[in-house]
Amino acid sequence: MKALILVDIQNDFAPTGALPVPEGDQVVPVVNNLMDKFDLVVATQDWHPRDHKSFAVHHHKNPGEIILLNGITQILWPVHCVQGSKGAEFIPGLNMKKTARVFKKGQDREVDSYSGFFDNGRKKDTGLGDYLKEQGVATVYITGLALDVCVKFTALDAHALGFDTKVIIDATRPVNMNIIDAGDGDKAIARMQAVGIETLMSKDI
Ligand code: VGL
Ligand code: ZN
Repeated sequence: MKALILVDIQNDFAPTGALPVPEGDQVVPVVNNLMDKFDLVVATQDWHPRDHKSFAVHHHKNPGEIILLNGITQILWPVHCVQGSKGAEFIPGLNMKKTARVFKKGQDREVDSYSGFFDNGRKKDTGLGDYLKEQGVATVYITGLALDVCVKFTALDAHALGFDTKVIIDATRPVNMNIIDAGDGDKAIARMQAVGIETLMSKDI
């Protein structure tokens, strides 16, 4: 059984959003066209409290600067995906009718959560891994935003959890902030491929 995972396809990651991903909205038609080819579709949603400590403004710093947050290196971001805000909603036009479950992440103000499976401290679990296993999923195809942040960490965790993991490159876009591990799209692809994650294009599915 194979599942399609939609990572953070939210207004704040569209080009006009608070944390703009260039061409981020262009993944929408690509993923909509893929949904029928999968047994199961699930989504993740970045869902931060307003006072989330990944927000640069709370540290009187600029987005892109780096701090240590509870012992974990934290890139500071613009305020984005605040719970209940328009920016946190899925991009209009994304077909959510086929999405069986939405897994929210980033709710704990003290720790960021790039992966759809675990927070960055690997303390809490969103339930996504157990859900996929309960549904009998063996293979996951990962799409969404941003390739070099949440898509990459979701893919690395899916692989570590034992799922046969594939990333559909043209159904993702990188934010390309070019800082430490946020890296850029090409570095993210190389890192995923290095552990055995397959990268492919939507036309090959
Ligand atoms: C993301 C930065 C901060 C993402 C989420 O979805 O890639 N990036 N929060
Ligand atoms: Zn976030």
